Amino acid sequence: MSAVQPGVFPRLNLPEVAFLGRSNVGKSSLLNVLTDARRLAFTSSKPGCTQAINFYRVAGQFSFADLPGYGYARVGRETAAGWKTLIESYLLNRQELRLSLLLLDARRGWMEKDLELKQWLEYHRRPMIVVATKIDKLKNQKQHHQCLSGIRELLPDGGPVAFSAVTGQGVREIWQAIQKTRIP
Ligand SMILES: Nc1nc2c(ncn2[C@@H]2O[C@H](COP(=O)(O)OP(=O)(O)O)[C@@H](O)[C@H]2O)c(=O)[nH]1
Ligand SMILES: [Mg+2]
Repeated sequence: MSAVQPGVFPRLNLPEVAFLGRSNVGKSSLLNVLTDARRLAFTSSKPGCTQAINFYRVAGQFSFADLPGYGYARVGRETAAGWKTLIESYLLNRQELRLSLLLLDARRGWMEKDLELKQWLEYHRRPMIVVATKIDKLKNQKQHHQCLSGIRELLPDGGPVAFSAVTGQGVREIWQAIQKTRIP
């Protein structure tokens, strides 16, 4: 199911996990790897493709919400404002939302919009896990360490989870966190 307008989200009555992050960071890829069903969510090498929130019922137990990415320079101001309205309406009102996965490209680390979203989630006390994506692209141990510790600096409670859609690294850890959302 897709939602393109604020306020009209499907009622699935399942604990929901939101996939948040910049365009092209790997949200749809993570969703596909987690569900083991490639191409359940549409992935693209062209940033800015997803402009709607796509809801997936997963194993009858969870709902996954693939949110449109932000930070893509070529979308106009109007589209960016529409994005903000849609995301904020979702994050503010979605009762079912139990966990937000905030994805960062491991090589890029925190960018301005990521920090805004992080602060926003913290302010509204929305549980969040930060996922460092495309970890397979890090060349060696040194780069690995540098990138992850840079991200960790802003996460006093630990993390991020290092993830690769190519190797599957991090899948178990993320699933464990998702499983916990079933406990009320
Ligand atoms: N090497 C590598 N590429 C990835 C990974 N995750 C996503 N990609 C690629 O990055 C691009 C954007 O991925 P997508 O999931 O569509 O990003 P989204 O816009 O956040 O949904 C696609 O070309 C993916 O194949 C990863 O873990 N490793
Ligand atoms: Mg996507």
